[in-house]
Amino acid sequence: MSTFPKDFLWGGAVAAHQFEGGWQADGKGVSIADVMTAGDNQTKRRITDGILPDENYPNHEAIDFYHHYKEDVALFAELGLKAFRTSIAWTRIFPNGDEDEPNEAGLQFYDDLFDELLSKGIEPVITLSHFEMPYHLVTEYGGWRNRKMIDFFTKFASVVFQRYRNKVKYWMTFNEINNQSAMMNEWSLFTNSGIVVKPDEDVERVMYQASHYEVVASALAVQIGHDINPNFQIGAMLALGPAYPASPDPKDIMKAERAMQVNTWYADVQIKGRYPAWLRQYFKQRQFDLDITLTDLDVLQAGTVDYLGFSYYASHVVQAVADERVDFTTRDEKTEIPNPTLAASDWGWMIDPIGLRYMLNWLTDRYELPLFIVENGLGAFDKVEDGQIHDDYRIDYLRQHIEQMALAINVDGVNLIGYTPWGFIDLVSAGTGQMDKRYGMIYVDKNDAGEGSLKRLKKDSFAWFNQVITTNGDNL
Ligand code: P53
Repeated sequence: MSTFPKDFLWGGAVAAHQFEGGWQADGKGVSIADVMTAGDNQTKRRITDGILPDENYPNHEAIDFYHHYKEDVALFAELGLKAFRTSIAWTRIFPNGDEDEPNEAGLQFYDDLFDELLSKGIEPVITLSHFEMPYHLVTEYGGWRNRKMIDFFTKFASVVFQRYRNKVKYWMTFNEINNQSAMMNEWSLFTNSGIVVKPDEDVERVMYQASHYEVVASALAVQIGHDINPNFQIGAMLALGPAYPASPDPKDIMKAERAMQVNTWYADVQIKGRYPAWLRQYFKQRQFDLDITLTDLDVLQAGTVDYLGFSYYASHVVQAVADERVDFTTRDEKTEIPNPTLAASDWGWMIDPIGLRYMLNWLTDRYELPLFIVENGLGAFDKVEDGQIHDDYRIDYLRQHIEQMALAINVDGVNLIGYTPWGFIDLVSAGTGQMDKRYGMIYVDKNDAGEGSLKRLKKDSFAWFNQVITTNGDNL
């Protein structure tokens, strides 16, 4: 008997803005990803005031999947994928976000894509909002600072739920909705919520208000989706990794617990339908005076999700510091320290396969819901030699994580429904805007400067992952 359930969703994951390109094709509007420049390991991506000449915007062309989708889907089928996670670019459907009528050409593109996938037996898994809201909603409405966003988002959700009700079963509302809990990271507030931080404002209050509107919008979308098709499986999606205490000192243990609470409260609300006690207390103590209505609280209760999707890349170590202001944070430069027991990727992300099993256990105990690992992988530099890419480091990373998934299922009784490794076809990094931070089993010939033929090549990990899928995880 196989460890993995017989209908386990082996797949691959991407997001529209990081791989589609075609940023102005067929009426698409400008998204927040279209105004972000390229960076690298040392250089932060910049958010520009609209599209400026002479800047490099890597998402504009990305890997041009928009114009290659048929050949690419054929390659995904050859890889053996049973599931394919992507997002719907909101700006293809509502270019500005506040129109009355959707853009038919944008809707048609996803009809064609889903038909192509389904004809090859590949199940689409769709994120509604993955760091790509219409930029117009930022300039006109202030992004998710504004309650009106709930209407714009639920309208977008209704239109696509209705249109694809017979083609898509697995949905997620907001990608990594919890990234912004590290609110000192301005990039996360922009990518999650379209918020440009103003000097002298209380960023923490702004973050909690925007997050509240998003969990309400998510809960409304869950109800709308279930009304349209009761078979829809609609999930939350968080970035998750354990926060380990730096030492057995109870102060560090408490700090690690707090870091986990701050990082996961979105799942508490989306799964249990209510705010956790510590956070209700925190809102009162800080006197944020948030716009949270009684109706909102009913909506949260009525719109709980069917499963928890999450990304897993790394774990973190945190220590207590004698500074009250950092008590209620996830981690930051003051509290996070390196883990001497683990190796790191070239981008400094701690590689921790056992941490994935730990997380699967922790989430099962806390939520008792089906779990879906919708992102995992190693960002690395690849070398092409005679048309081949020998990425044994990537195979090792994925194998070790799959081994821990098998233990979590077999030994720990975790209900894991699928695994879609991130960026299984090379794409633009969200964090750095680079092409050369590669996660793929399929290589795409394009570099950080934007040069290359866009030709697709199979890496060694391609044949390896194909064998994993065809043996349902028995042959790693
Ligand atoms: P990149 C960290 C930083 C930025 C985005 O990240 C992240 C994370 C991980 O928690 O989120 C996801 O491209 C995200 C993807 C992204 C992927 O991680 O910076 O959902 O859009 O590409 C990998 O290496």
